[in-house]
Amino acid sequence: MKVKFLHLCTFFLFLFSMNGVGQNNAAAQAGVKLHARVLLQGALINANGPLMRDDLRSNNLLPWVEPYSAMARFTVVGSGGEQVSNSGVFQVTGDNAIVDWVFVELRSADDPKIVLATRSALLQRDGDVVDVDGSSPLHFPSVAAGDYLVAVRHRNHLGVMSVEAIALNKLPKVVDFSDPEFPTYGVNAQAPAGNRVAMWGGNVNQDKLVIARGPNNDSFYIFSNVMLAAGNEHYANNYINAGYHLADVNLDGMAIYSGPNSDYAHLLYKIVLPSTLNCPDVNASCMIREQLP
Ligand SMILES: [Ca+2]
Ligand SMILES: [Ca+2]
Ligand SMILES: [Ca+2]
Repeated sequence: MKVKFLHLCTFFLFLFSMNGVGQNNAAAQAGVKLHARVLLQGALINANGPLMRDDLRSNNLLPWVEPYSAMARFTVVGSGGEQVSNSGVFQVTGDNAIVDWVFVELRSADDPKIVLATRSALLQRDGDVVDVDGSSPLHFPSVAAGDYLVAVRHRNHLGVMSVEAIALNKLPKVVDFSDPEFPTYGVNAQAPAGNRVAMWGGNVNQDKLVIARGPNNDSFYIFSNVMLAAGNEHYANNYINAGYHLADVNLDGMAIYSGPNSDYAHLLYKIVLPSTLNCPDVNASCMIREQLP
């Protein structure tokens, strides 16, 4: 009896040891569970401290239904149409407040190009990727336990993938992409972010590159978003286009091309120039390439 009680204590300690990530009936559900952690570089630009900003949430700009099914560059496999499970999800503030939707892929351990299952998920300010209730580990109900490459993607950031297959089962596996020691596919797959790493931001046109100047630059798409905004009657290049926009590089709920706090300046000065990979100066055509196969 005493041993059984100790086992119970250990189990509950495990449950509460997860930082803001709850767990409901893990053993009773089929499929696999994942506790991924990522940071978005854009949401950290000029942020105070290690938490990502949640301005999209606090300004009621986050969609209740995932945005990825409607985007050509995101192919839904065995899911789609996820929506927040109750009205309280976007009311949470603090470390576990929701930053945005992300897109999680489980890929074949034998061929990293093959996506076997996807889920849209919610991202907390402290980096936890959670299910549509805003707190549970992400659940893939139809996926068999086994080894998978795990990739996390975002609508205006470059995606990132584990370099090794990860054994997944019904107990939530921690896969921490924000840990600089965690091996990711390719080279320089993520940006430095203090003592952690973050997914590269600024991919406004949703290709596989972040470019501020030169051919196919993302800056032009920020400019277009602002100039073509319905409310920008006089085509002012410093118009502030409030909303849920790909052009909103720093995810503060405003697409801004010119003037204070412009997303173009964030792209150029906070993302591309400090990348130090291959960007010699402000006038050069530099690019950061997504490291997904
Ligand atoms: Ca958390
Ligand atoms: Ca791009
Ligand atoms: Ca912005």
